[in-house]
Amino acid sequence: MSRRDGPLAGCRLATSIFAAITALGLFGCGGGGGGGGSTFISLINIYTVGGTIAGLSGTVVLQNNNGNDLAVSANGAFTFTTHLTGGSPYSVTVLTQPAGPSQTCTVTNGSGTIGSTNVTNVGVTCATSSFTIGGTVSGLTGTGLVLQNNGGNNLAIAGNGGFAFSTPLLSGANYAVKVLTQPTGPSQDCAVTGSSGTVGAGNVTNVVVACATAVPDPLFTDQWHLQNTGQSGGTVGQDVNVLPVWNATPSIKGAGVRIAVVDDGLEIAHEDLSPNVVAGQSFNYVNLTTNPTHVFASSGHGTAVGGVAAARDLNGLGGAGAAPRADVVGYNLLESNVSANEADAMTRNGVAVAVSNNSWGVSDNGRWAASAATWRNAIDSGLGTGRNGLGTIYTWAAGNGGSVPDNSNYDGQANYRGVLAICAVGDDGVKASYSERGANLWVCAPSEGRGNHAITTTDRTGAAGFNSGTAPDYANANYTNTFNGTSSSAPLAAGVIALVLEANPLLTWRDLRLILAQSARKNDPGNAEWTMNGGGFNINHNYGFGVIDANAAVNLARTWVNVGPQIVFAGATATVNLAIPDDNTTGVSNTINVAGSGIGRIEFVEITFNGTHTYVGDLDITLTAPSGIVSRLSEEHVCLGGCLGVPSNTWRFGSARHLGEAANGSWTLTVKDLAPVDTGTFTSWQLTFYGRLN
Ligand SMILES: [Ca+2]
Ligand SMILES: [Ca+2]
Ligand SMILES: [Ca+2]
Repeated sequence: MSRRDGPLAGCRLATSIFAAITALGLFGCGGGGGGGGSTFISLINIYTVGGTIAGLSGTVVLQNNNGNDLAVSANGAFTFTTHLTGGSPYSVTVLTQPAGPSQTCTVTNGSGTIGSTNVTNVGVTCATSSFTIGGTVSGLTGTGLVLQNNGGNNLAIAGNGGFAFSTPLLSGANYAVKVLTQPTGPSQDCAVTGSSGTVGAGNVTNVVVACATAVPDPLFTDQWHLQNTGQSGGTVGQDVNVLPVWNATPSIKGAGVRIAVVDDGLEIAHEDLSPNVVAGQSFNYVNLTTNPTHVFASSGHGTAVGGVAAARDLNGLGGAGAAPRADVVGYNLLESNVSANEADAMTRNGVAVAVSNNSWGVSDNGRWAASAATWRNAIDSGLGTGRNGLGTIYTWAAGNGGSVPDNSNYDGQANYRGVLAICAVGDDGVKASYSERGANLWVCAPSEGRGNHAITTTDRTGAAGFNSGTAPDYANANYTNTFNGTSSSAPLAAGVIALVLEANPLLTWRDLRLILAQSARKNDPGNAEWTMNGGGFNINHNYGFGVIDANAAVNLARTWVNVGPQIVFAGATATVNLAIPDDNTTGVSNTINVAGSGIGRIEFVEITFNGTHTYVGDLDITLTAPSGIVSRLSEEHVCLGGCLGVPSNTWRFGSARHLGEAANGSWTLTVKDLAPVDTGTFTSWQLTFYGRLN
């Protein structure tokens, strides 16, 4: 035998060398201690009780003779510490069954009388317990309701009251209940709360299915961004194509996916938001409570944003959000926008926040405005730890300075690799004039555009907010038809992303981005800037990869296989140290030869330009990839109030346009100064690639 008995090995040895021990008179074992000659007599006849345990997942506590508790956490041999004399009875029982997962352990050969050897044949076999998943249905008047658990085990529900799925689940397994088929005759809308969780140590009985007669949302027909039937004179189909997703079997409306609205507050008691608000999970940076309702009379933007993402559907009120059953919380960062709060808002309850929508940013004046390191670190943290390590998705308003013209790449938040810069198109699918161009843009979503048809969404209740009840806005002041900007396109994208994440909750933030890029719709197809990059993606400085399409994205997500690990390759800094010729169309070019990056498919490129200039609006900066694809990083422009210089003589541009291309090869940065008077220097530059092997 090769068992490790620890201190007991000495006891077993002692039995065979009794004489020596007797002579020394100083050996003792647990239970056999004490002085006197009788102790020595018992010493030679003491034995251990033990056996073997199998099937154990957690910790079981065994007892022998109603005592000598022994906690066991590993399969294999076990031995009680107390020794018994020959002839003693022993009786092994389970004192505490394992939890997490819940198991039941049974004992065989557990009792008897000790003979003249150690007892080693007690058997303990543990098996994980199974429990049923169920709950209660109420309000059901129609027929045909079918529930589903974990994508199967369909359960037809005939009436109100308790239900349980036929297939039990092992303790520790996850369950997720949803409505597969809604009732008809009358048409009903059944919503599930407490729909998902982990099976514990008993049957799950707290899944609540509440059915109510489905009442159409009266303003839905105005929401052309969700279903564009040309109702506002727009182009049929220029919307985010959510209806096929909502109407899929089972329906996907964002259930169980949390969207954080980081804004100037969120009116969580609003009649068309409250059903989706997660109680106690919002935050107010002004009064430090969990009620993020706008503190200031001038606020209200966030409630409009929240409705675009996740206003409740089929409740006879207002319209609907793109993800009308998503969970929503609000963080009123903009009412107390200091650096610490900015970082906090990016990561608060990050494990639970699937999508963080940010319809805010620096002034759209055309200047280069850097982001704070604390903010970037917070984003990085959210990517690493959000959604239990899958990464929080950050949607970011690309900017409304398109007519300045500002460029989204002059915004150090919108051009950061960790966010999705969302541009805006009108109901004709064409770029909204205010929507900023940029090599960093990912996808666009509809908002008010050329046809001046704005977005219908929730508004602060009553006179507050955008609508006080005055025409041409709605008489019902709880809603508005005036919302617009990339402030509206970003949460529309956030809602669509919630749908995608419900369809496939295991997507990492990188996979989600790839799905959006690959499934985006090539809008405004006549636009001359469309081109296909070396990775096979349609790209356009006005539109990124195109307009987000919920149905295409969800369908792609259903069978998506997550990509391999991220590779980051930071190239060396190339020194240039040349004056940029003033008012000159040739400029200064410099080439970096990238080798050994290990990146076969780029996911994002960061371009750090180091230099000086007295008016950055003079600068035209382009990056030319080995593929020949060009990223226009800076375009000659005039800033509102005048352009300033290069902040701290360094600027990080971002480009999405090389998605799927290889990193190795020659990359050329060309810096031109296209306007007279102001001048500057191209000092150096550097490339950082984010991507994967293949
Ligand atoms: Ca509604
Ligand atoms: Ca109002
Ligand atoms: Ca100049």
